Amino acid sequence: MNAVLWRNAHAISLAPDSGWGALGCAAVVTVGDTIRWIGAQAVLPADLERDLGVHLVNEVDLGGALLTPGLVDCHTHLVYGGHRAAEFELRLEGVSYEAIARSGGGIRSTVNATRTATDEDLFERACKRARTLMSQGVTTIEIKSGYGLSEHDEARSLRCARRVGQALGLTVRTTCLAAHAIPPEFEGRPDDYIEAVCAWLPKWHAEGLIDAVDAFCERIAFSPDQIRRVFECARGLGLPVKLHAEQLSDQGGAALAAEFGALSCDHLEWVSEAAIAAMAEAGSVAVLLPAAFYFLRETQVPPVQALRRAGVPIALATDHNPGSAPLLSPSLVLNLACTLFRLTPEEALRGMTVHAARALGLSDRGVLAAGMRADFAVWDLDHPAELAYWIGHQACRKTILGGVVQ
Ligand code: DI6
Ligand code: FE
Repeated sequence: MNAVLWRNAHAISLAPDSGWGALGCAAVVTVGDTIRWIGAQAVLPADLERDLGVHLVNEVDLGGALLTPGLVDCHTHLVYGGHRAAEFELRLEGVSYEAIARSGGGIRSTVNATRTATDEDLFERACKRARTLMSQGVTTIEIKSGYGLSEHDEARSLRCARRVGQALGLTVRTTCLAAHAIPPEFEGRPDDYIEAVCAWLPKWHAEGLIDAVDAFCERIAFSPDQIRRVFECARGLGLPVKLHAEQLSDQGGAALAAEFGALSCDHLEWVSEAAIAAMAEAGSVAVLLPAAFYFLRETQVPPVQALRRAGVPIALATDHNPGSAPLLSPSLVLNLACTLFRLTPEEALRGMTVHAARALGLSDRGVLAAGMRADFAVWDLDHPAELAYWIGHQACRKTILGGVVQ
């Protein structure tokens, strides 16, 4: 088996219960896309080839650089047309996000721009965004649909997301967010739209387009009763669910999602103690999205202390989308999570690695350990807390996907 030896790393393993899991002068042996061995260089088996049963074909000296698990961006809306800069201007004049949505702007305006974009245009733009994330250490991303809102355009968005993963070689998990907003054809008929989504889901699933099902539970979107029908349909297909819950108000979405054993509940600014207990019981991850909080100038901070007390794992993501989080900077998200939500830098990094992987149902990544995927980020930094400290620093030297330097 052909192996690569990565030497002279300041590895941040994030092994459970070990703080950063820092290994000052570490070595990693990878075979194909998997970590075979990791530990202090001093205890590297003397006869590596014989002891590990591998054939060494390459050696990379990392020169003491910081080595972390590849970042996992577990909540993005990367596939869409157009932009919403005019809406940003309106909001700065005092018009609220909800008021813009109610007057037919917001998500709906991106739906128009997405429907009129060509497949190639959608693909090129999504690829460019994904490449930008990769250049900053991201090795796994989730991509949601949700700006098509028709049978044709949702399928097109999901196919586009799959194609991004194939083209760039990074792991893309697709999430169907057809229940994101009520499309114009269904104006005033949200229940009919939910029924249509439930009829489309099996077709998309049969085409292998969906890894999870999401919905937007909010006054300006769908009620828990409507989302329950979508979740029942997902359950019938054997698909896991996740939910945009309690972003702008407490609608009881997180408790509903927990009832369905959701992989994650996302946003959660307004989540109740009872719902947190239900999430803990169900093993759902709390995905916090500080960039959306910041960009919408929200003031209700998610209850981080209560999540910690309940033992709910906290993940972080960019939430990249044109309306509430037009950013492509994972390190800024780490910084915002610390400055705005008071996470520690270590919690923030775990939030974009191991806990984010769990929010996608992936248990083979997010920590550096034998048997895990060889997805790494190499940083020109001395201390891991710097990951959440610098702003706009471009500290990522290389991204390694499945053992291959990008
Ligand atoms: N919450 C979000 O943060 C995105 N979707 C959602 O349900 C934003 C969607 C948008 O404004 O385009
Ligand atoms: Fe979102």
